[in-house]
Amino acid sequence: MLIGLLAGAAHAADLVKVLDPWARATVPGQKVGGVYMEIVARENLRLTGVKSAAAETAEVHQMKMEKGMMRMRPVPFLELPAGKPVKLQPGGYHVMLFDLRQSLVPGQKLKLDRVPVEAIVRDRDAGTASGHDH
Ligand SMILES: [Cu+2]
Repeated sequence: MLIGLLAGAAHAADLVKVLDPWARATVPGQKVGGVYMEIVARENLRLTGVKSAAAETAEVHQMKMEKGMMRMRPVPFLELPAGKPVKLQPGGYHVMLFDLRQSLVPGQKLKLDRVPVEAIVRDRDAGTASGHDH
C-alpha cells in the first residue's frame, strides 16, 4: 500500500509514523475491504490518496452518523496535524479497498509500499462498529 501525501510520497517514510495498521478479513467473493491504522505526521500533512497492490483502487473514507444512520463517503484528503495521532478505525476514517485481487485472510499481511508497514488482517468482527457493508 502506498500512502500518498501532499508533500510527496518519496519522503513519506520520514514524515509519517504508522502505528498498528490492520485490515478486516473478507469472506469469499467480497470485493471491498477496510484498512485501519494510526498515523502520526512529523509536520502538517494531508493524506491525499492510498494505493495497494491488493486492490484495484483504494479511497480514504469517512464514516459518520447522518440522520440516524451510519453512512460512509470518500474524502478528498485527511488532515494530519504535526505530532497529533490521527486514528483510522471502524466507525470513523478508514481506507477502503475496492476490487480486491484476493480474499483477506486472518494472519495474512498486506505489504505497504514506501511507508514501511505491513497491515495485519484481523477477524471480521474485529473493532467495534458493525454495518460496514457496501
Ligand atoms: Cu468505506
